[in-house]
Amino acid sequence: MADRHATLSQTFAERAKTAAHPLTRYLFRLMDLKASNLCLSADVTTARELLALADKVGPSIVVLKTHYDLISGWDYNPQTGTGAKLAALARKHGFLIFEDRKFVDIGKTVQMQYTAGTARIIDWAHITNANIDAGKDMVRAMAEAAAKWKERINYEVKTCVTVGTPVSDQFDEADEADEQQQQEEEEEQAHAGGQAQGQGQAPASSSSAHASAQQRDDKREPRRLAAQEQQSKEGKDVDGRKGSIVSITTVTQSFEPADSPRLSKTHEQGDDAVFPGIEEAPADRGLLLLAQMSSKGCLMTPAYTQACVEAAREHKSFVMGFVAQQSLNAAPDDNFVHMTPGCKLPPPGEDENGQLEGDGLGQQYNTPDKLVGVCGTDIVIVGRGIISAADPPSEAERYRRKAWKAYLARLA
Ligand code: 6AU
Repeated sequence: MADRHATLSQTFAERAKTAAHPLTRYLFRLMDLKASNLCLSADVTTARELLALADKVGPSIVVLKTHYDLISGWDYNPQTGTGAKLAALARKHGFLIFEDRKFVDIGKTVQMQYTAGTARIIDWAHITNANIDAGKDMVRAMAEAAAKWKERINYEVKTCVTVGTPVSDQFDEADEADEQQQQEEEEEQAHAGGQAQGQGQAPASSSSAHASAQQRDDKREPRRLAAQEQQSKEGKDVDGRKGSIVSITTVTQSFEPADSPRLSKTHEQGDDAVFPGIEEAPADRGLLLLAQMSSKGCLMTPAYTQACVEAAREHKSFVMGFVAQQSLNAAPDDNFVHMTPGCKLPPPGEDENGQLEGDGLGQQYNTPDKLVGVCGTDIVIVGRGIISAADPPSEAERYRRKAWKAYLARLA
């Protein structure tokens, strides 16, 4: 931190007004509202533990960080699975979900890893991160995938709200059969429409076959999201019946923004709860660039870190900021958010300025005071410091208080 950047003296509420990314603006407001700059790294091994921990610690945090690939029993069902349940807890307690996936590959591959596959990370994680060793084009590829995804969910959610098309809740299990059946129905429909026209009657939709083909190309995901929205609207379960091709076809003609940013929603009682004092998170997705690491002997060079800063400036509408060991805001209008792992407090009562031991596997630790006050980070990421405590919720509160105090001191 050579020069003291203006953001180090600004409140999160002030920074919320000028941050380039909508999710960063939301996050800064959330931090201000909850008086928290704490991220829990929920590195537990089962989905059950993850959800229980998120529910207990949720009140103290603004970000919940996951490594979905170390969780056994992760339920991939988009409506009732682990991602959807986490999303409900995020709404209830007011935190964002950060999947610590550390993407690194060629652009096309990361696009697919981010938006498809079993986990469909983009559906439930507000934030993810990337190591840009593969080059800056990877960031552009992810940004494009996120923009496409947002366009698609807006489009499809509106479709359902407007028409109320019944759809199957078994998309994943029956994907292939589903497509096949839909194609047959469409053919039948086109045939019937042709007959109706032949008899001088108006067809159900003038461009039914064409639009239905488009619908098929959009794959199953948008219809699944539409089904969730439909359930919330009607307050009933989807019954698994096939949707009417006529109604689907009719509404795919128009594009309008979705009314609600809500993407995944479970049906259990209480899942509708929304944290008071702030609206739901916007339907935007954000990226953090892994610019520096906490581990001993890390090979990331200053040139690599600088490339991260440049990539962030080039993609401000997608890159929220950095996972780094210090603030990287340097240009006058930089207002990126910084999250820093490798954070621990000594046990209560012990000297907070003493040397903190690493984990013996390369991880190095600093206190919230040092990371926020001296290094200038915004959010501290704490894993084992909280999870391994006898009482994780009260330990999370201790970290929240310390990190917030360090932020207030930084402002002074
Ligand atoms: O507090 P800990 O040491 O139990 O956990 C730290 C968490 C782990 C790491 O995978 C992650 O933070 N992490 C990261 C991230 C967030 O990308 C970068 C880094 O440099 N160091 C680090 O520990 O889940």
